[in-house]
Amino acid sequence: MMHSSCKFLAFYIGAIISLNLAQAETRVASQPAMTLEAVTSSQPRRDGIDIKAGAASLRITALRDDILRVRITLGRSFPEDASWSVLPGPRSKSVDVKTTQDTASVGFRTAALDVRVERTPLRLVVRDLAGNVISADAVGRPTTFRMGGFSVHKTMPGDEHYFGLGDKAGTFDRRNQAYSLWNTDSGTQESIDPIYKSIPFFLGIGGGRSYGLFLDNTWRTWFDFGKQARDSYSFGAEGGPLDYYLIYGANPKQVVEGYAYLTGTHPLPPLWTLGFQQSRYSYMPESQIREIADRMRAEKIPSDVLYLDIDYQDRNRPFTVNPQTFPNFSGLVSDLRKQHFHLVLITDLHIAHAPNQGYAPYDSGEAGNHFVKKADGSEYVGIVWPGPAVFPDFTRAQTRSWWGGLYKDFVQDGVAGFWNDMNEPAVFDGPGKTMPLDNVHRIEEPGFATRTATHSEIHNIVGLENARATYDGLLRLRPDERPFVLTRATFAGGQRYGFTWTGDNSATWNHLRLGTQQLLNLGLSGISFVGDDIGGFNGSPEPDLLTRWIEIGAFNPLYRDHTTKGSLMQEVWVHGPEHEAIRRRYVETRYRLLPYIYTLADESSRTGIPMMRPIFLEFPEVFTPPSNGFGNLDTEFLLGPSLLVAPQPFAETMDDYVVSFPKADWYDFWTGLKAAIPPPEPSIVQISNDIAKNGPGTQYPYRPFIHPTLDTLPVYVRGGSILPLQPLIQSTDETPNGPLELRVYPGQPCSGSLYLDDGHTLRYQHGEFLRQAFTCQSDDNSVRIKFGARQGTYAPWWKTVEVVIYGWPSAQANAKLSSNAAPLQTSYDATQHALHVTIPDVAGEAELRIGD
Ligand code: MIG
Repeated sequence: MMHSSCKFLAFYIGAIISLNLAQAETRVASQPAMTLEAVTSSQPRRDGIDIKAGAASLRITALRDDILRVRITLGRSFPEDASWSVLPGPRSKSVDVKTTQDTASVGFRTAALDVRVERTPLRLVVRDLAGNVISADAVGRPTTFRMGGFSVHKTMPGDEHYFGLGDKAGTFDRRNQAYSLWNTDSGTQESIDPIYKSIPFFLGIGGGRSYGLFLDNTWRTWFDFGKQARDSYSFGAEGGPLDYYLIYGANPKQVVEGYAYLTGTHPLPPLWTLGFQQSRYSYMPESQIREIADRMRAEKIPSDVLYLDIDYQDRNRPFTVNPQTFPNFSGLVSDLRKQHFHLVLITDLHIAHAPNQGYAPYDSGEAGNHFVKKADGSEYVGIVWPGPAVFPDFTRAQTRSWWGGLYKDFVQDGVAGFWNDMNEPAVFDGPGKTMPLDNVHRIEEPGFATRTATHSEIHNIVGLENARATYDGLLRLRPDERPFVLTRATFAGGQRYGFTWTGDNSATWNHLRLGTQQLLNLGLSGISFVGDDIGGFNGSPEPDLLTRWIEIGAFNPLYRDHTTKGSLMQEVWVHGPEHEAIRRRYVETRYRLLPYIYTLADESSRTGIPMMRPIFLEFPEVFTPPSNGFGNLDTEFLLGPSLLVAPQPFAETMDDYVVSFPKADWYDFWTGLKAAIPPPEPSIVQISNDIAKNGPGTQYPYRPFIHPTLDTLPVYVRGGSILPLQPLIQSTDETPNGPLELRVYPGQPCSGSLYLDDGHTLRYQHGEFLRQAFTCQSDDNSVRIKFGARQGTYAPWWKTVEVVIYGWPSAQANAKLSSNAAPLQTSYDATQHALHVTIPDVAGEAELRIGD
């Protein structure tokens, strides 16, 4: 019970706060809308320009030659220069520019961009140095401030397409859609917006242009690609700063890299997180998860991770274990570990409001004043899984470090990773299923002014800062282990702290398709380590659907089968041996491909280029005139530069379909044979002429029809790839036994690479890794494979390398390794057109020559 004078004080403080808020509200509401009409004065800066436009001020800064920061404010002083998303380093660096000015405009040039602000009407127009407009304020739709918020309109060329904005559902291309960014525990459905994440970054591509736009604003923001106007897109926020970044790139990869430069990348994850993961809401009791573990091993389903969802807890209280249902918890963790499983536990952010019950997370949180307050200054209590719950104030560095410490016992038990759910935050009895917007958070944070902030400002970053607290806490508790955090809600920059998944999808064919679009858009939004619930969360998949999902999931970064309470069991074996055999084969393929996949993970952690890529990231010409689009753009995808995954566009029908091949040579991953795709692609006119001439059964030699079968997911390898594979293992704990396999698919240009380390510590940061590049050159009757010198000190597990050259015409071959003039023995696989040569491991520069 609160003492009555205390109560009065709380009421009194609350009254002051709400009075201040009320005043602020009236001030904002009474402000008339203000638009940026004309440049009234300007002042060049070393790295950009300052502009006054009536009462408003504009500052454009060139952080790099290809990255501009645009800040616009009502008044003369800019809001606090702090960001939850953009790293301090990139925010404080800038480049020198060359000031430009004429009667119509003021501006500057960088080594990549021509930036002009037209004087009347005021319009920001950014061009490349050849004079092509990259991005321009819309004519007749000036930037406007109204009611504490703002809106910005840009021209929307007819040939421009938009991607990114996280995993928003609906369509792959964001054009002709409008979105609201407000983290919401809504379930995932095509027609639902907003959903769990807010990533106010998009990529614009078309007409040979590519650029990105990131609105660094944590409030409820919106993006409109066609609702208010057909020829301009717009974005804005309900409050907070008008502060955005324009990222130019000669191609979309450079844009994605530019965004990663600003907001960071995911640190290299542990190798086991790239293995197969099995989850359910919830495996319970203890005996059930043990059975699942035993069965996984007995059925020889390669796998690395098992999950416990909320029911392992005592009365749904985070950081507890129910001793009735999990009587031997630490024994369970270590037994699973002996079976080569890593256990991941869910730990929701809400802490049970359980005073005086010996519930340490509440008691220590209370003692440290770590919970979010209501507008009246009292502690906010909302209903979630534990019943009444309080919410850590993650915008305080101290609160994050307290939170991180809560993992101590689980970490000591050997729990490998953690799952942060419900962190939109979801509150069952709150307005809009979250907490009241006038709840008060405290920002106590290096790089920020210490102040309070309403939930309206902080809402969208709760998930981000929750994952950060978990990530940093785990790193402190286990300083030499790479943390694994899986978060549902996040914000721009979330890639720095965790993996994410697309939330509660459904067991439908539509959602299998939707997942691909969502994962691709997440990747373009900086978040590479992503997955969806394989098989669907809500409902139960029919056998074919689960099989296809497991096939496609093998080529997604995060590979996790998960489902809800009340649904049927959804493990690999549940639909009988035929389905299981197919599914096992795909999981095995995933494990065979791990050297390639881990190499991609390393690349992604350094560059921000997502592992799973839309076609246009590797082949931007599909959006370059005269082409403006590409078939199956939202169902086909690439895993890394080399693997093209081409599921049926409408998988439930099993109708024949054509794969759209981007311009390259392609080899069938399964048969090894070259796919016959002579250019040029037929035009619609050509096709209808052909059909008119030859009848409806017309076959197109250049775009082969696929006759889909359940046991084959069409996967192709780009000619010019060198793919590393390993012998089959049952978990990443196991050291592969046998040669490293290097599959060479000739084509021009031709390259590949390999990254390896111990898979879980941070020693790779001190040189304990292995990195090697390969190239190849080929003509009609010879192939030369160059091994680059190995970097790093990590020792490989293989002694020999089996090189497999695809597209080789006959058994006749003469193979020599530069270091060893003796001819090497070869063998020929006539069905695959593949020549096999086994060589000793090559650590230094070497060349393998094969001629006939
Ligand atoms: O309200 O923890 O998206 O993956 O299994 C449901 C139970 C809460 C939602 C997550 C889902 C998880 C479930 N959680």
